[in-house]
Amino acid sequence: MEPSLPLFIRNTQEKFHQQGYVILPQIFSAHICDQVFDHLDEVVQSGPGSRRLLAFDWCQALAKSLKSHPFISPLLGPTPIANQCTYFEKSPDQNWLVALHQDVSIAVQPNAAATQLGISQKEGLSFVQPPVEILEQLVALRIHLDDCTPNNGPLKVVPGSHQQGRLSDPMIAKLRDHSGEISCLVPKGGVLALRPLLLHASSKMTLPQRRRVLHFLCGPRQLPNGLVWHETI
Ligand SMILES: O=C(O)CCC(=O)C(=O)O
Repeated sequence: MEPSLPLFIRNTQEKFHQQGYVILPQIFSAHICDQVFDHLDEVVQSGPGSRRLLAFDWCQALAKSLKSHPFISPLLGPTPIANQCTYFEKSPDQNWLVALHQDVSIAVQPNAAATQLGISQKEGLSFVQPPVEILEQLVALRIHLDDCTPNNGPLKVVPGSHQQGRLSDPMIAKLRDHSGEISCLVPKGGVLALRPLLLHASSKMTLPQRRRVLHFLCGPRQLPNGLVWHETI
């Protein structure tokens, strides 16, 4: 860790390393979030999420702001890229939950190396499950476009669970019982950074609100073993 970094940044890096997540409030203004809503209105939505938002200039601009932010860039590797942005919306009309899991897929170009790993298609993207050494280098950055409260289905995480590699179902249950789940409450404009291997879940909302999130996946520019990112911003 670089000694010249201010104490806050070093503490943030340390917490991210130990716990696998960190909440950074006040990264984007309410005005920027409202501008994003205008853009999202133009994006045709089907179901709770859309995985292809990095195709839009406004989304690429957000990715660049994230990568260069002084609090966020120290959490990313030396040559970070954003590979994908997914929009998640919970609302009274789309009130959903997900069980505890790790994110183990990345969007890549469907070349020979990807075919060897086994490709699955979603929304026209090719996904593979890469080796754990790659997954350990990834960072998810979630921009919260609404205040995320205990009542609107916050992400729940099992602190430290990212350090155990890919987990079997019995290990997931054991780690949850041992470490418990923390609800990640993030104010509008804040960013939740997490390791995709961190166990995470989310419940249905209990009040009729909206919880809208842009979820960026970042990683190192170069992938090993012939794998090539679908997109690099
Ligand atoms: O946004 C949520 O509540 C769930 C997101 C999730 O499960 C994921 O990104 O894998």
